[in-house]
Amino acid sequence: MCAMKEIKTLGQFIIQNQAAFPFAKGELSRLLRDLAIAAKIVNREINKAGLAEILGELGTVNCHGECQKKLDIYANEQFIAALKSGGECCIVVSEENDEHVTIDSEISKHAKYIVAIDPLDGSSNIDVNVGIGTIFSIYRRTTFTGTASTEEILQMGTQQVAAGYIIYGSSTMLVYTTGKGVNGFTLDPSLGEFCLSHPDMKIPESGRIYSINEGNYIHFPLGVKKYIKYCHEEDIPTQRPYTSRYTGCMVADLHRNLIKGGIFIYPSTSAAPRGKLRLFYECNPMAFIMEQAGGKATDGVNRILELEVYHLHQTTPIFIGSRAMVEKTEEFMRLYDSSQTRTQ
Ligand code: P6P
Repeated sequence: MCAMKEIKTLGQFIIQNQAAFPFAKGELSRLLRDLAIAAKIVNREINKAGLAEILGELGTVNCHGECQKKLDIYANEQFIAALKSGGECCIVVSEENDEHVTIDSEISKHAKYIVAIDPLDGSSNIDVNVGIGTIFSIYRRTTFTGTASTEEILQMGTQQVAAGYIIYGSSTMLVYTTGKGVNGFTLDPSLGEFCLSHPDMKIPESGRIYSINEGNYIHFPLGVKKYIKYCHEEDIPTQRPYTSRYTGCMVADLHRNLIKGGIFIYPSTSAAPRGKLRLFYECNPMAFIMEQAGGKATDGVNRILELEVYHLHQTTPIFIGSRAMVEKTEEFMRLYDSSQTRTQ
């Protein structure tokens, strides 16, 4: 009879650790609980996407001109609704909304937190049953007079008080940090609870996986092209050639690389000189998590978390994952693309 493994739910873990968190008055704990509730609701719909009338496109586009899937909108509505009813969040910035959403309900008027969210990352994978995710980032208001100003919303990545993602894959996991390490929780459908399954997650210092859309190769900066060729070369001491793994979902690729070691790159291209991925609700939260797990995240030159945020939907190139691998790309970018500076 195997020993019963102690079950620690997300709620128990948050309460046990909230004392270690500054401003520990329970608001952040309740905010994380609200996000977990929405994640369970979204997960339920994703798991029956093939059966319910929730597959496919709406025929609308978001503010980035990207086709919106029914589940994109459903997930966005569920996360915003959960944050509204929880009362701990005053502003939501979402990939699916052009402007920030002000939550001015009676219970939220003294709310201290701002949440940035990509409600359904990698949604092009929905109809083909490949991994998708949700990314969230939490900031604390800096003033408490009236509604939050744009300056109060556009805080630098280093100001995040928490960040996390949900991956809807072979199992559904919630992975998050509050700046005291990274912990992963797997949804147990029989309990309806996220249970601690990956305590104190650390990304290997190096790895053999590189994740990049090589279909854009001709548009990449020379330093990225040189790094890709480096990954292809045979070299036993550095265990090359590496293995290419790319799902089209940042959350799925980063989750795999967090566990196995590896690097994910979405660089600038001639078509998108500032990259494609959004700084505020994709790159900053994932960079916070990766750094807390011992990894690194840059735009090829500069630390992602220290990039100035000047627009809700601003994009940035991103090189993120195992520290040694990110540092190798920095060498190639210095050698071949010294033109890439902070203004990118
Ligand atoms: P491409 C999904 O649309 C996303 O924002 C990330 O999750 C993913 O890594 C990337 O874009 C995929 O972009 O251009 O390779 O299809």
